[in-house]
Amino acid sequence: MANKSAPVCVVKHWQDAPKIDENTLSDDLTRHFYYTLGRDKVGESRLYLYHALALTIRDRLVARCRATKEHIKSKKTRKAAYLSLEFLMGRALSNAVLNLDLEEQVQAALQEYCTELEEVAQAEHDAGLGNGGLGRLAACFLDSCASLALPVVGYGLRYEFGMFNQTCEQGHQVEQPDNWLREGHPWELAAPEQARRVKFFGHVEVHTDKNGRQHREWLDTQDILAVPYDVPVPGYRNEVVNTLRLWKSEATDEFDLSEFNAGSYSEAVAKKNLAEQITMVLYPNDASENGKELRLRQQYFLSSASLQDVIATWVEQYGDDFSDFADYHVFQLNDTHPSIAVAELMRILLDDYELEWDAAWKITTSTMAYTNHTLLPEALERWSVSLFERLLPRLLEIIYEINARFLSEVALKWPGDIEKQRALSLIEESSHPQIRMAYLAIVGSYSVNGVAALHTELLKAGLFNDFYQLCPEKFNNKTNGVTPRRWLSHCNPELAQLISDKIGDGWQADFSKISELRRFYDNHAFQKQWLTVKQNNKQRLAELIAHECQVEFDPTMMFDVQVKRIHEYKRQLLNVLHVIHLYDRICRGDVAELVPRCVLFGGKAAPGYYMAKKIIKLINNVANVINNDPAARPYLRVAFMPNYNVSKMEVICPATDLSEQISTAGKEASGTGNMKFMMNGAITIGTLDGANIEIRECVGADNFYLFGVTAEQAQQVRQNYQPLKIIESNNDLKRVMALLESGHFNLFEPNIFDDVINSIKSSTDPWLVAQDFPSYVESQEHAAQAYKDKEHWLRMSILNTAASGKFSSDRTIQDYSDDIWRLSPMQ
Ligand code: NBG
Repeated sequence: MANKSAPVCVVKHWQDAPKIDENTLSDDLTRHFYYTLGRDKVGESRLYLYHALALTIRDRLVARCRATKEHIKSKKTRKAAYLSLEFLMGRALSNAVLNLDLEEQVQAALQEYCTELEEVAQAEHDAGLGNGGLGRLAACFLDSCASLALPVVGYGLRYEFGMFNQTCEQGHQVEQPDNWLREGHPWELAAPEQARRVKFFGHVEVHTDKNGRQHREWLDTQDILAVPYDVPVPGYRNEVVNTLRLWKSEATDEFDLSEFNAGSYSEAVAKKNLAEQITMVLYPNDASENGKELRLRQQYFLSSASLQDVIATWVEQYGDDFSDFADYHVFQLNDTHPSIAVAELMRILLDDYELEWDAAWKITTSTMAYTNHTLLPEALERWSVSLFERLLPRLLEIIYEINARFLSEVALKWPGDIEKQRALSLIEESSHPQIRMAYLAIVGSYSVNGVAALHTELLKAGLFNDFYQLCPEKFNNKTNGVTPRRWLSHCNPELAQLISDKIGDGWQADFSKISELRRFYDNHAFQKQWLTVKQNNKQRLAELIAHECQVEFDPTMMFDVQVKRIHEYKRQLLNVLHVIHLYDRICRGDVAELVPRCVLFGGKAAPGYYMAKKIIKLINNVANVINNDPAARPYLRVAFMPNYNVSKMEVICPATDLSEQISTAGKEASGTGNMKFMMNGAITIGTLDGANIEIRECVGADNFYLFGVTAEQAQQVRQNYQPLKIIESNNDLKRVMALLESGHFNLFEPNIFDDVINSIKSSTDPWLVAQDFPSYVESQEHAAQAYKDKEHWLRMSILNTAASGKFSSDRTIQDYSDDIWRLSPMQ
């Protein structure tokens, strides 16, 4: 009889799978195109080529991601989880190609399809899972963590609809849903087997066991499934690929089953819809809260699923002994949005693992760290106690207990001071008591940081002063940064090449090296090359503007740009007043000294923000009048770019000459757009606010156009603010106001700007627009005259890039790691 041997299993482990490397890239692309995607011929659509390429690159990421995970698992290392309701990732393809150093191979492979990377990359939808600075900061941080080889996982929500798409109709903002997943999202990998259950509603019962110990049980809950989708985050040429884990909400199986058996199929489906609502849409509010129940559900959903995930991994590896858990974990809370995590970690440790309160509290307060991103009172989240009671009854109990214990500490520090207790209580007492989420975050964290030096000082001296007195050691500053890979290498390849030609390409991994550029700021040949790159970038932006706004920008004119969320404190209105002033000069014939400029605006207004929407309308109307006046054409052009997003910024910031950072001092926590412009050689015109102060310190006062009152002076001015007097005494402003009030910009729309005009004239205008107008105009004039002197401007431009080393998010993340996280790099 023949000897029948057992079949040999050849591929036992991922390491035995067929190898992919740079030599197989072209074949892999073709295979994905024809087989994975089932396409028949090239040229059908750019979209499928994009998908095929994304899958090809993803294969390479997956391999490294697995190795990174195994590395972390094999060693008991300390790691961080970055909890954020927003990750504004933008496009992933080009960034991954850059970080994996696959540019040449990719271009070669695409040649066979008669196209190139830049073209194919356009097919990718922006992942717009964030509102603005806060969400984009989280994305830059992920890039830097991976690039510094730090074991950090990002946790967020997989919104079905990201930041809305903005169009302008008759100058008004119109919002459209951002169905970014419609054509598929090739970067993510679902891991349904690692889904977590998150509880809502129900009630709490107390049981006493035979040892007399009380247990609390949260019962009759309505559970929602959190299904993870993992997005790879490649480090810059270091083989590390970290993970961004995004949760999608789904109905649990039982949900459907019980209803189905009872014969109510449609009710079952309705419940499924309800469950899926949680991660349906991103709330489009930047720096303001709107207190909707669904938002609290999102916050708890993210916090609970992420903490369960981390703890399950721990328990799998080390069992349910938590004695040294805090030595290996830190949770960074990105603003107060996930601050319910403080109470949720307590719940898990108390209820699921039966730790004593003190032990659980010790773990919580040695693993939680909180970043504050704003001083604006309207952004300070408060949730009504009654909502909590209904939605998260067990969490409310825990918050009460945290508060009771905390207030007894307060009483020890300030004996008999009831007012202090009231001021510091986590519960704001009133007829509708509210939970102060920022206070919960501070009390539950071992670190509280602001995002720029001034911001942190203002937190300590003002908003959180009582807490600062109670525990000064918690407070620290971490000035924001942006990743130089996306915001210089990728978005400005010509400049990146020019820089590398001069100082080598080490600056991409170690951005402090960018200072070596300083040596060349005076070199004429280099200045000339620098100018050529800028002109090419301006040409590229001009084409985008022509396409998007039907306005012709002339690359020989100065490009003056303000792009960011539309908000009164950011003072786009002040910029418009200056534009009107320039127009007024043209009308008066005062053009001899006028420096021709193109002014670009861009940004979204929160859909419910009345004044912000009026400001967009005003910009559009002013642009319309000016662009249609032949007399203005040689001197002034104005455009509002609709649907400003990450991809648009990648074209805008390399082309900008003058960067507008003109918030009312003391209101912009940091700003990060300011840093992107600086890196790309724009000169800033700005107030002493947020990180502007540090930018100016780094580049020197001579290379920065400063204006306006300081944060301290602003407080003074508000005591007795009389804008009407300022208008009366300043001829320029008087004329601008007169033009506005005459209806010159709204001839067929009477009175539509009355509220805007009145806000400028109001003695309670918190943004002090009239106050800063005269010094703004003066500073603008200095900038314009400097622009005339090409060489002078180029020197400043080079110096700005050269001085931007501090504003790399690598530096920021190194600071977080050194002072807060205490992580060691992998390898
Ligand atoms: C924003 C601030 C910006 C800051 C980013 C990132 C919020 C709540 N805050 O000034 O307004 O740059 O956070 O820190 O969105």
